[in-house]
Amino acid sequence: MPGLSTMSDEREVWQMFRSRDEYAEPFRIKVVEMLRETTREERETLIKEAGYNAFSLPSDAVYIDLLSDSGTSAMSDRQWAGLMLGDEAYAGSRNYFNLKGSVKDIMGFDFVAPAHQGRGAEHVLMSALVKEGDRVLGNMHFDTTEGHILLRGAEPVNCLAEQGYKVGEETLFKGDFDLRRLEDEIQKDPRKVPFVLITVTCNNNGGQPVSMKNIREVSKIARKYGIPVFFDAARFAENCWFIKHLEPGYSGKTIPEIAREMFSYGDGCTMSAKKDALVNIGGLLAFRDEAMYRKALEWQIPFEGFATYGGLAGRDMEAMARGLREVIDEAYLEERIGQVRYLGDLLLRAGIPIVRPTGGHGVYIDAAAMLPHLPRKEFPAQALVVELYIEGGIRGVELGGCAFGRVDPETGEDIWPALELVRLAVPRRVYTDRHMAQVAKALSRVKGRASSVRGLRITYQAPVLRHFTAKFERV
Ligand code: P61
Repeated sequence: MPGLSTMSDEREVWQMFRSRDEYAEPFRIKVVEMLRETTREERETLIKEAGYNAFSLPSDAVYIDLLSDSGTSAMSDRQWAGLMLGDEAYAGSRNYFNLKGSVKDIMGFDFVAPAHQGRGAEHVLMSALVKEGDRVLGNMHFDTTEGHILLRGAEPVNCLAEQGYKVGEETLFKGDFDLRRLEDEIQKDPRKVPFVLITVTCNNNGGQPVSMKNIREVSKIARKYGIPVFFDAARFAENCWFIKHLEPGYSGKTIPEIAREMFSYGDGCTMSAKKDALVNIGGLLAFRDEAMYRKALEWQIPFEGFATYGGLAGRDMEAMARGLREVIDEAYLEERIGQVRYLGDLLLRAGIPIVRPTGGHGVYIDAAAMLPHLPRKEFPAQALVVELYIEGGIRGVELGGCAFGRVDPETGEDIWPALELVRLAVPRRVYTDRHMAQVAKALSRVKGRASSVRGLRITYQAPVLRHFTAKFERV
């Protein structure tokens, strides 16, 4: 499939995949959790009490929860069984060695430091390797990553290729770096670049994958200047699935082979295990080089916990060790990516503007296009999150001006990010396609009354990661 980069080509590629009715979930359900439906009046009251911030809602007042795919997976029976095999020794837990074994087999890294979750791992990596005045280059840093870089007094620099910002354009591998930009940024002062970080898949612009070709080139450029390369591996398996199915030369390779090649271009990774390790809590750092690992331990031990547990119980590490092996299963990945794609297709059919192509873990709605009457300072994406909750009890997350914007401390002016999106993140192995259909119906109803949706004004904000706790009122 050489040169697949236009919209029609992309459609052809997707048509090669089996459609949703040609296969079923490769699992059956052993435990169920009942959902509660609320009335519209209840939801109006609840969201107002929550300061129009969906993070402040009690989750049992949410019918379909698409706030995050993080920590929300359904674990398998094997993972639950693994919990009973937790070895809660303070040091040298057998589950740590199992985790190390999974990381070595799947990623090829020898040195593993568990962490309580992704941002714990980021804190350790940034503390060990980033100094004040440094510049950390990436395709597009996630907000917690950016927060940790800023907390070190360093600068996060995004080198995403132009196509990654074009919401409606259906190009493949929209998580790719602009290689020229990357090299230009390095050349400004290579000594100030402690490492390059490749986020797979790229969360901020739609769960978009990074191609193997691009990863290889990024690694080559960084190596030329002696700069290490790290992965933010939160969704590594989903990225591998896209490489297998969309990149020329990879269709005959297995997901484990693709994962090994991908990680071979890096010196280590941070990972929020709450995504592609299919667990409810956990994270890790992995390194190829022992000296770097030792440096990281100097921060891991005081902040996360001893080297062989890093803020986790033995049982948590066992679930991670098992989840890492389950997530690279092709049947699992087909159903996973297929379900997210299915939701995207339903929304497209309803005329909802979404980021295209649909990414790996969620569907991202272009709130600026859906609510064009709302100016940036009235937080259109946040307003859409509020309306979707009121309409159907469905919780999405704002990834726009609130999550990624900030106030310049010197000028007091707002700095807005390029995109104004609402993400509907799909938890792994949790909801059925019929839940997805309910989401599409509720969004269509919001679309029908879009022009009357009111904007929001911020009444409280924290200095970093403000969207978690911000409070709003209606304009
Ligand atoms: C998410 F609204 N993601 O997507 P931790 N790297 C990457 C992530 O996606 C990520 C982390 C590191 C979340 C949770 C979340 O403002 C928010 O295990 C690519 O969450 O610490 C997390 O991993 C951090 C949602 C985080 C947010 C921050 O839903």
